[in-house]
Amino acid sequence: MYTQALDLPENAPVKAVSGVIDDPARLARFDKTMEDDGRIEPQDWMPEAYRKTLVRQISQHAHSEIVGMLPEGNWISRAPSLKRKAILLAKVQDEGGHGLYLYSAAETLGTSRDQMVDALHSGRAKYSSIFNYPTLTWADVGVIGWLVDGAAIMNQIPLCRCSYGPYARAMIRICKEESFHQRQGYENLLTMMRGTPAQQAMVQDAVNRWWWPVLAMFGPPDADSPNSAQGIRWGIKRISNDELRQRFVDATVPQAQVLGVSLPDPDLRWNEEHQQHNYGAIDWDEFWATVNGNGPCNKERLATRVKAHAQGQWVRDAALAHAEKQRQRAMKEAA
Ligand code: FAQ
Repeated sequence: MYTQALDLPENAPVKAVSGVIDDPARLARFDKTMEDDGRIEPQDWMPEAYRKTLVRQISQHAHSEIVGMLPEGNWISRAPSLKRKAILLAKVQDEGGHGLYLYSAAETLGTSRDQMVDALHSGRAKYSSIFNYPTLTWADVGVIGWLVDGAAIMNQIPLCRCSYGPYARAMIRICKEESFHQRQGYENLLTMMRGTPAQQAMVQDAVNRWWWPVLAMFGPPDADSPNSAQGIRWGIKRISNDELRQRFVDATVPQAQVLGVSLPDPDLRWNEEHQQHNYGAIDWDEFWATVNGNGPCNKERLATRVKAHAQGQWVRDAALAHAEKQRQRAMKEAA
């Protein structure tokens, strides 16, 4: 959908639309667009560093959506009712769709899907730390909807105003769907909290396990975030990691009260002076270990993706063969 803005000749190798780095006039025009809070589109000139930053962030985001299908996907065959199964199937498919919009948005920057997928499968590319945690019970599915999708919305609403057009437009639809995901997770948990003591305990246990990894999901503290300052100057990021984390905590505390669960942080309390919640220390060693491939499920997640990709090769081959056959037929008819 977004690649139509790219005017590449057929079979041309995918490459940067413009590789010119030091062109003062074009750079001045780009800077003015940034200053005016304007939009950059695929056919516009952009500095290579801006392009690289976008490819990095959008492809990591796409990988997160695709790997993010796995923890909940594990529960599709074990959902407790037909209704819950249908909802979960639709949600997991939505996440796959988000990955596809985002890969398409990244492709407009001159990077092919194959390159991005290869970077993921070879372990060179990152994806969100949160998807390296296990889903041990059905309550985990509800908690992912409530907290993980909730955190994703908090982080992604500002991306709807990102300076790069294709990413911003993809995010509008993604955020609408994530909002529904968050609601279904919360409703699932509300139902369990109205159930038996065993179900209530299952919800509390899942909240205890997911709370801290979800807070870490917003990324390192601002002082340790090497990409933030430039990302904000370029209008890619609009709000800092710490500010988004704080907004998430403030929004989630009352939701936990309505649900009837506690959040596993003895330091969590309202700060009257700052009109926000104080919260305890995040374990950044655990976060970096997970980001660097040593979290609880990193190896399993990557192996599952690589296997699924290999097993889908025949589908890609068949689609290409079909497209080629259609092209030949169209040429014959036109002749
Ligand atoms: N996990 O300098 P910063 C979802 C890396 S989608 C892994 O602060 P930046 C939907 C970061 O890449 C969730 N790595 O970086 C869903 C950088 O490394 P690099 C994904 C992380 O880019 C729900 C280094 O640390 N969302 O949940 C993480 O300015 C339910 C330094 O960090 C997005 O991708 C992390 N959590 O800010 C699906 C949103 N945090 O690249 C299924 C778009 C940081 O230099 C089920 N992305 N790192 O090697 C963003 O907003 C930003 O890229 C941040 C990071 C905020 C993630």
